[in-house]
Amino acid sequence: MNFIEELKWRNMIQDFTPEIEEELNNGFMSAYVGIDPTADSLHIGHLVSIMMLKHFQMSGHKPIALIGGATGMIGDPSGKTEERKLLDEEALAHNQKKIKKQLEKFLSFGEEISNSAEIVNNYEWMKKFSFLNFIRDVGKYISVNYMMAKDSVKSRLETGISFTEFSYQLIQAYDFIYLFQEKNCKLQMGGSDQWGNITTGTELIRKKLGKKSYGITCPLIKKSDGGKFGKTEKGNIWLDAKLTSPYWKY
Ligand code: 383
Repeated sequence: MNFIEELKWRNMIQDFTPEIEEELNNGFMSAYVGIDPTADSLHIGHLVSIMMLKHFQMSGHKPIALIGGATGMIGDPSGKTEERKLLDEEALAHNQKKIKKQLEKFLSFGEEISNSAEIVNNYEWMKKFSFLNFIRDVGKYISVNYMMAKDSVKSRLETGISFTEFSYQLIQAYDFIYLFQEKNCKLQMGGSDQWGNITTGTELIRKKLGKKSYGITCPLIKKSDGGKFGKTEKGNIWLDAKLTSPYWKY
């Protein structure tokens, strides 16, 4: 199965960085999708990204699902018009456990397969990072001008954005360079709301390592009123059968 062809006929591609097709044709790759544990169930919006990982695995490649234990503590401003409330540690820990279980239902794990799925948590590498080291090792490569040009920030310049949410894209960019170096993961995927964060990552990898990395985004599933589905939005369709009945969903 050809991964890009498969996504194309399903209308699952919104944007992609140049030369990803060639890179995929060169052979085995790893790709990741990140999910912040801001609720205790995945929803219909996550499903498309998870399906990208699933098709990626069925094409012979290795999928990595990242649980954002660290980024979940910050809150992604992408697609959000207002500053988010910080979640407490107890809720985050509970959500991570539940989401991990749900993810395990979609992807194939096991030592017997060479492209077994993997779940990682960015809290593992972010917890050791000091603020000073972070702004020296990561912040120095990306200009504030570049960060401000992202939709997620630009759309908030009038209403305001905290330094906390402003920094979010740098943490996601660091995850990408970390997985690039540690797991040879050269591709990040996600919904179209993630394009800005993904390209901050490819930019960091280009500037810091002088290497090429790639991104693919899928269209977002929208509600009938055109609004985004999200955990904090009303009218959500959850993947947990206890929260949204499968019959209703069908
Ligand atoms: C965190 C760290 C990374 C890479 C990604 C992340 C999470 C990302 C995010 N994603 C959304 C979420 O967590 O906020 N910054 O709910 C959603 N995704 C996927 C998809 C989607 C996005 O998990 O468009 C819908 O499901 O990308 O909104 O290193």
